[in-house]
Amino acid sequence: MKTNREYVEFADRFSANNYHPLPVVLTRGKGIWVWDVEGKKYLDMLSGYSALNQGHCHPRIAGALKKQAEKLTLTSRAFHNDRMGEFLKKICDITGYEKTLPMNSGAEAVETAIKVARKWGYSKKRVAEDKAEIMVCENNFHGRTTTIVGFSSETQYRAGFGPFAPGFKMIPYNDTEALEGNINENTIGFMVEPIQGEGGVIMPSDGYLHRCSEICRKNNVLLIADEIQTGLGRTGKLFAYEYENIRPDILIVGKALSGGYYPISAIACDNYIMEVIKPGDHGSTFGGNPLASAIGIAALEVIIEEKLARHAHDLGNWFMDELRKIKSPLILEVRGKGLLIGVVLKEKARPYCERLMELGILAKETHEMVVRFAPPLIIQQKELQWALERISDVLCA
Ligand code: IF1
Repeated sequence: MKTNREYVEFADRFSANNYHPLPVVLTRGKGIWVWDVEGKKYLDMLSGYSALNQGHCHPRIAGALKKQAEKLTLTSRAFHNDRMGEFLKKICDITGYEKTLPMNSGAEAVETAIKVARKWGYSKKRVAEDKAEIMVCENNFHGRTTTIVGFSSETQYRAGFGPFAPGFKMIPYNDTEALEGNINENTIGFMVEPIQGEGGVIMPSDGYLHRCSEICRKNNVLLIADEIQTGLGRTGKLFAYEYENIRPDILIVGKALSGGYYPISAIACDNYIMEVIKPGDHGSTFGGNPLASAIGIAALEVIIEEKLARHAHDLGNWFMDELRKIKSPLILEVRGKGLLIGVVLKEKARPYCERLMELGILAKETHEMVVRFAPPLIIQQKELQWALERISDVLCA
């Protein structure tokens, strides 16, 4: 096979039809660049949905993977291994929480947060058995399990997958009165994304999360921050919640926790919550394995030592200013934080993403009208300047 089309037709013979990708078949990645099977080079402005904050095939993470892969990859949690402790300490050091529970996919970490919060609700808040309620927001995206899509407001994510788990109450995003007004004696948690990525890079008002934190504290409700996409430098802080000077009770991380090498996720919280989990309560085959731990240690070291959060903050502000200078009747709004940016168009964004692809930029539409720009955080200004010229050409054509 030689052409993109041949690869697509081949894979389609065997694959479930569960995505509608751009017609490009990638075969190599390095830093911010990827190449397709026909040798064409692209600037990756999706970063694996923010799992590649460190860029493609970061040598330091690759090295850690290779070294560990030839030594010990999986022990299961039936036995200890010599890498997990170091990895979990690094998560605790970086997040400032006392305890962490390592999992694999982001959705698994979200499910873990739900289980830990519920068990805390029953054993510490004394909520009546099986009555625990968690508040969630409209337009949320927390993953694709049946429990999680059960509290999605997106019809397509739910259609045909019921019945759904009870115990979730949906309120509007960015509405603290709705939060305060819907809390009852069974409410044990409020799960929220600091910025709704899939929702279309929707930013709440300044002070929203701070007010939510006060309401949760006053009502003994756990504030659960899903930073799977916004975390680990993406929005210009190590965690997006830092902009609001709050400290969630449970933090959920994933994606860039592995630098795009391997599904690694975790929740972090203090011991007064985590201590409700007893041996045998929860786990997974691969959670906390030595290979994931080696990769996770290196992935976190890269984010900290290369100061990717500060870089994303400064460059993201510059990039958004430049995007706002583009004189295009198509652009309704440029919004975002750090290098999680959405350009809201007056028309469906997909055709413009296809044109950007022709000019060597890979970006993905979200919620129909928004082009999401989320390049690896290692990108340099001159490379974004290169992208700006092409983005302007496409949006001003
Ligand atoms: C897809 C979206 C992004 C997430 C947040 C949990 C998860 C995700 C805030 C679950 C995952 C991915 C999933 C992927 C596309 C992508 C996505 F469009 F679906 F919503 F990034 F915006 N919390 N997001 O963003 O983590 O289980 O996938 O590891 O499902 O198509 P996961």
